[in-house]
Amino acid sequence: MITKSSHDDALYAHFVTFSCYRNRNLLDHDQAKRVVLGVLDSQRLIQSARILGFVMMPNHVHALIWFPQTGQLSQFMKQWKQRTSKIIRRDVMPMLPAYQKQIEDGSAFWQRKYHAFQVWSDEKLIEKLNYMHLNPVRAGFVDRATDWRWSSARHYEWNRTVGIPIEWCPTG
Ligand code: NI
Repeated sequence: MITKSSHDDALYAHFVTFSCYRNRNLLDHDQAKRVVLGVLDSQRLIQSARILGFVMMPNHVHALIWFPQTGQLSQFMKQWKQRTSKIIRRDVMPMLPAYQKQIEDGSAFWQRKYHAFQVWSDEKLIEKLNYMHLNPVRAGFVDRATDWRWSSARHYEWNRTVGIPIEWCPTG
C-alpha cells in the first residue's frame, strides 16, 4: 500500500519526484544528468542508502530510495538537490552558453519542494519501477524503456550497469 505522508518514522522505500525550476528542461544536457547521477551515488554512500531505481527526464527526476534508519530522507533530498545545483552551475553551465541562458541570474535550479510516497510492498515497488522506467516511452523519446540511457531499466532487463549500484530492500 502506498500512502502519502510526510512522516519518516518507519523503514520503507521512498518514491521521490522532484522537478526543475518552472519545469524547464534543465536536465536536457547529458552532462547535467551525469552530475545528478554522480551526486545520487555519493549521497547514497554517505547515508548508506540503497537505490532501487531511478529515471532522469529533461525536467524531472524519479527515484526509489531506502535507508537502514528512519528520518534520513529530508537530509538526503536536501543534499542531492543542493550539491547538484551547485556543481552544474559551477562546472557544466559555463561550458554551454545556451544552457546558461536558460537560467536567469539568481533563479533556482530546482523547484523548492519534492514529492515523496512511502512504498511498503514488493508489488508496489515493481509497479513504481515500471512507472518510472516508462517515463521516457510515454514522453515519446524512445520506443522501449531500455532504449533510455538515464534510468535503471537496463539493470532490471539486462543486468547491465546503469552508473550506480541498484539494490533491493527489505519489505514488510
Ligand atoms: Ni515522471
